[in-house]
Amino acid sequence: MTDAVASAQQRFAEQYGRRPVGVWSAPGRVNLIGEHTDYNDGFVFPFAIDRRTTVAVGDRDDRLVRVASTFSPGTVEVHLDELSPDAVSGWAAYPLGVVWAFAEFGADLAHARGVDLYIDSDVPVGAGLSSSAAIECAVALALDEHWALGFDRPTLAKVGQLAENRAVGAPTGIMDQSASLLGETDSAVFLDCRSLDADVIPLGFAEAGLSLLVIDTRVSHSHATGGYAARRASCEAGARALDVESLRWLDVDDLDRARELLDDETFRRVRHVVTENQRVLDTVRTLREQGPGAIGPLLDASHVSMRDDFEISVPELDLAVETAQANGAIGARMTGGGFGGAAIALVIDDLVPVVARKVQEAFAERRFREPAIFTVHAAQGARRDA
Ligand code: GAF
Repeated sequence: MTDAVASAQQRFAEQYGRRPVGVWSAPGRVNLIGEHTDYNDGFVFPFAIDRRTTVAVGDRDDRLVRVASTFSPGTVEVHLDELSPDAVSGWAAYPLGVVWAFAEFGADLAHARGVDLYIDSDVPVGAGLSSSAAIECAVALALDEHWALGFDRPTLAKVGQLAENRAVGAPTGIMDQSASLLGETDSAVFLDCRSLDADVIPLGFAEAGLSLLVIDTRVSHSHATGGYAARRASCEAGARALDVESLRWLDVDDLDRARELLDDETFRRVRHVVTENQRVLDTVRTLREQGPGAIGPLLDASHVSMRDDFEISVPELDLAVETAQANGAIGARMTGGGFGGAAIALVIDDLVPVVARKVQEAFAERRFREPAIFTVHAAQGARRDA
C-alpha cells in the first residue's frame, strides 16, 4: 500500500470515525503539445503525471454526500434529492459538481445511498497541472464504481468536464479529464477531441535519456475568469466568420483566406489553433519515426504561437522557456491554459540540474517569485488503489 493510500484511509477515519470502504486516485496532467485546441474539436497530446489526487469513500445510511479534504477544514454536504450545479462554491464544487453531473448524464441515483468522501492531493494547485481534473476524475471513477453506474472512461471524462463547466464555471474542454482517465505509464494520450478517438503512444523519454522538467512559475491563474473564456469566444467568432462548424475544419492552406476575412486579433487566434493542430500531428509522427529527441522544435514553435498569436503567456513563462532553451533544453513551452501556471522543458538527464539552476537564477535576477522546479513522469491514469 502506498503512503498516499494509507494516509487517505487514516484521514478519512479521523474525519468520519470509521474506515473507508475503498480508495481511488487520479493524476494531474502535463500537456506535451496541443493547447486551446480541445474546445475547437482539434488534437491534443497530454500525459498523466506521477502526482495524484486520492479519494477515500465510505457508505452512509442516508442520502447525504459529504466531502472533506486536506485543502480546507470542515465538511461540505449536499442531499442526493437536491442536486444542483449551483449548490456549492469553492473547492467542494469540483467533487460535488461531479455528483450533479452524473445525474445530468442519466445516472439513476434514486436509490443510491449517500457517501462520505475524503480528498487529499499532491498535484500542485494553480500550477496548470490540472489539479481540478484530478479531483473530478478521482471522484467520478470512485462513485462510478462504488454506485455501480457502469459509465466508460470517455463518458466519465465528459462528466468531469460538465462539472467543471457548470459547477465551477470554467468553460474548459475535454483534454484534462481525458488525460487523467486514459493516461498510461510512460505514454501520452493522442486524442482527437471531435471523435474522442484516443491512441496511447509510448513517449520513450527514459530510453532516450530525457527528462521532462516542470517549471511552476507560481503565477496563479483561473480558467473561470476572463482570459480563457475570451480566447474561446474569439475562436468561435473566427469559425463563424469563416463559416465552419469549428476551427478543426481549417488547415494551414486556409490561413490566407482567414487573413482577408478576419480582423488581425481574431486572425492570430485562429492561426494559433490551426498551426497548433498541425504541430500535434507533426509531434506524434516525429515521435513515432524519430523518437522524442526530435520533437524539440515543435515544442518551441508552440510556445512562440501561444506567446505571439494567442497571447496567453506571461513574462515568467517566457523567461522559464527562454532560459531552459538557452541552457540546453531540447524544447520548451508553457503548458495548460496559460496566464500563469507552468512551463515544461524536455532536457537531457545530465543537464537537468543545470537548467533548473539557471532558471532559478534568472528568476531571482528579474525579482520574480521563486519558481518550483521538478521532473514528472508519465503515469497511470485513474484507478482503484484499495
Ligand atoms: C485548460 C483546460 F482545462 C483544457 O480544456 C484546455 O483547453 C487547456 O486549458 C488549454 O489547452 O487546461
